[in-house]
Amino acid sequence: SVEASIPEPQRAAWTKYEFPGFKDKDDFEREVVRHVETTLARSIYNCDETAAYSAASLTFRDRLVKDWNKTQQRQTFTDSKRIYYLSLEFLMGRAFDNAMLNLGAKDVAKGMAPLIILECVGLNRTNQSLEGLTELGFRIEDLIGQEHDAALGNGGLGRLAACFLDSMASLNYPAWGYGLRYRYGIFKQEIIDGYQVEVPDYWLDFNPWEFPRYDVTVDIQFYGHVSKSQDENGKTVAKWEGGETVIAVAYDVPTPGYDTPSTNNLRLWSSKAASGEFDFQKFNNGDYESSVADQQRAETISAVLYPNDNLDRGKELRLKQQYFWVAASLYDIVRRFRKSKRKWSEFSDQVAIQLNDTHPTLAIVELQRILVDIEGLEWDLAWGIVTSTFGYTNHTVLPEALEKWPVGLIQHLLPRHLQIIYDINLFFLQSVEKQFPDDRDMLRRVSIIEESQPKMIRMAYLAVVGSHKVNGVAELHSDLIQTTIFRDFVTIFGQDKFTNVTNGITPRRWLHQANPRLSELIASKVGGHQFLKDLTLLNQLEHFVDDREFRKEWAEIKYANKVRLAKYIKSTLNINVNPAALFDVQVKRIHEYKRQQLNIFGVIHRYLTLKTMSPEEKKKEQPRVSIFGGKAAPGYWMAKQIIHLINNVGSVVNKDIDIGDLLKVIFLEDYNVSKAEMIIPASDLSEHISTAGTEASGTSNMKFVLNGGLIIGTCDGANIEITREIGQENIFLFGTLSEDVEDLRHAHAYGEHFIDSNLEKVFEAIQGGMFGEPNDFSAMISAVRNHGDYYLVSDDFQSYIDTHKMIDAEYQNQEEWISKCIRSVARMGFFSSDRCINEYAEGIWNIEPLVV
Ligand code: B1H
Ligand code: IMP
Repeated sequence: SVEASIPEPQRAAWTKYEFPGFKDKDDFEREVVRHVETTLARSIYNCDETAAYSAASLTFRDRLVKDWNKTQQRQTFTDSKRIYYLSLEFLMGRAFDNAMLNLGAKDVAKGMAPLIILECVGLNRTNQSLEGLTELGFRIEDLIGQEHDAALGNGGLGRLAACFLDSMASLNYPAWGYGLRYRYGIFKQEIIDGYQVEVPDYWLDFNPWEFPRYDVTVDIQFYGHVSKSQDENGKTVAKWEGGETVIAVAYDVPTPGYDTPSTNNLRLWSSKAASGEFDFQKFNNGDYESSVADQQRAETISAVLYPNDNLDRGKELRLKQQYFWVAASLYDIVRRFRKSKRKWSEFSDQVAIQLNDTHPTLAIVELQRILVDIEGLEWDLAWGIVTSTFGYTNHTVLPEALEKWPVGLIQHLLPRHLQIIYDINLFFLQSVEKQFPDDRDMLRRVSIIEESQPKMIRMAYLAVVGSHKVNGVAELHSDLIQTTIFRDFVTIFGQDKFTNVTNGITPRRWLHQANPRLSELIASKVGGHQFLKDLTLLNQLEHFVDDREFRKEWAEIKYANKVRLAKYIKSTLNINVNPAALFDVQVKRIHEYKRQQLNIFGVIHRYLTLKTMSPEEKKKEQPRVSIFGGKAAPGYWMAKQIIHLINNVGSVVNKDIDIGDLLKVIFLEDYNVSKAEMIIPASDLSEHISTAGTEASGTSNMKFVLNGGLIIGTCDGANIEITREIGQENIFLFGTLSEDVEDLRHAHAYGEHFIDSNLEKVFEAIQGGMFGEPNDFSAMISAVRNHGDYYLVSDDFQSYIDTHKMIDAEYQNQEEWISKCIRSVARMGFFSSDRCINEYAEGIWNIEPLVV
């Protein structure tokens, strides 16, 4: 074995001097001081909060690395089957707090806050009085606040990947994530005069959580041509030659599990030029620009995350990103397999690869190319290996999000891959023809090549054909894909190939880390922190629904979380909101299908109604704070118009003295993972109001309920299963059902379109200039009035405002409201991402946990 290859005396020496890590507060403090003085080359005199954060992180990182090494060694030595999770997005957020909690050592770090104060007085003494410093101290929260979010994702899809990494490690599954190391993550959003402005997110200034592996590189080829020749047996062999080469460099990020030493790896690829140097000849001749052009062009590949959520824009650079990442990852996986010296036919006994949406679909083609062109396997044998290796998760049915690439572009960039795609399609269509000899139209419908002008490759079809399992992310969504976009494929491949794995969230980050007081209160009732590893244990909370002390503390925690958010609103927007008001929150990417426009129209209706009330009537009204947050894709002008309207409504309503605390409208800038951790625990009610059938799952809905908030929602995505679990008496559902959506759209198109008077009044207020220049919002209104109202805003408006009215009344009965919240939390066990990872592991990946 590998272990035996090291002679005993050497092994003894290494063991003797093994880095011990820290065990107690004293060790920890010593390590922090050491990092300040040596790693950072700072001292007691210039240790500011950033330096204190850095040193504390490095100290935790050292612990993590020890576990990480052990985990990777064990996985390698036992040659266990690994799952490789390929995702173009990993929306990790902050790592420091998570590392402390997962290692179970946050209390040690807390205990050392006084030390950090002592060590760091030097610099701060010049700025602040010692008294102020002692009082404020370097609280652990402040150090946590120093960390920049790792925001390598757009929204739910990227955050799901991050929750999955947490669960895979926590459940001891051998797993690696593979992604791109974008120099710029999702842009930072600023709101200027009510408009969204995008600012680049350069996040790599100081990142202690990644390890460059300059020795792990892969040459990636683009362009060129294919030559075919005969080998000695007369077999045709294809050779992809010429073109240009870009180098992929690996960066590894340790991802710790909760309460286990298992620490998995997230490997992110960064691009650099093959020569690594610029052209001195050109430089000396004064051609400075083109002397560095090659280098810059190569580095552009991993420079920036595409900021579109649920939208495919078909840009060449995006395709380059996809191939660059997929080719580097497969090279790495195959290299590891070769080292194990197993037979190719055993490949899928060692390797499972999950495709997070169609973005990595080229991996199917690339593996087939490696096996056939490089390893010389027969096509059918290779194809069998490929299909038993891959699983594909679909995350959307929105037509504008389904990836298609022009044949010509693939031909140009990846000529050999195009040939392989054509062959895959040919063999697939031949088998379909055999199965359904008289159905010509079936062949046209299921072809991977769409015979349009220009011809397009349908990536979702390629992913289905090249995988052994295809899953959707909530029951309704999985049913929908089987009856709509993949209907023919169910007929061809049979029902068994298609399955559902309802999404989940990690309770470590989304309860324990985001809402520590609630987590501790729950732990005190359900027998300790074990519930964080088995979320179904939450069901014991049902016994405490009527426990007065418990209820009181529950309510206090919610209130404290609302106070914290109110302070944040005050400090960032200088608006006073009353923490006793009902906090009504919609935070997510801005998208027409998610219907923030429905929400803001509802808010305007509320405002207009309040304006007609007498002071006596107003007294009976439930005060509300409507909170919005979320980014619009930079090129999505309708979404930007929605942001603009929300801000303009806020600036009118918030200063209206007739209204006061009865209604405030807040748009929180730059919604991201760390802000979500503060906002979600502070919500009384959250909005998940997509047009039925459009939101594949949603995952923030789960986070809000787990933190003791209720939901207003449509019968869409995971809302349906949340209702099944927590009971329909604990959720406010409204609106059209998905099976009626098509008929309504059809009716709209034929002019059967009724806009009720409440919505008309809202439109009149906007068009009358109440919220600024009416033309700024005319597209939003005509989408509903004149362009078929695709998202059924008018159909759902009345039931939406009726439901909100009912919610106002229910909120006034706080005792009943709290009971609903507690019962809901008690029934949320199903939505742990641990449950989903176990389902993937058993039903799709066929892997077992490996305890370190
Ligand atoms: C989801 C995306 C997505 N579905 C294309 N699809 C992208 C599609 O950059 N692109 O091209 C980026 C993202 N994202 C979301 O996935 C769904 O809308 C949610 O409903 C779901 O909860 C989430 C996780 O499954
Ligand atoms: P491989 O299985 O040898 O390809 O290992 C792949 C990668 O896993 C290495 O390049 C490391 O990044 C990581 N790895 C494997 N063993 C260890 C270890 O003992 N410590 C840290 N990383 C390891």
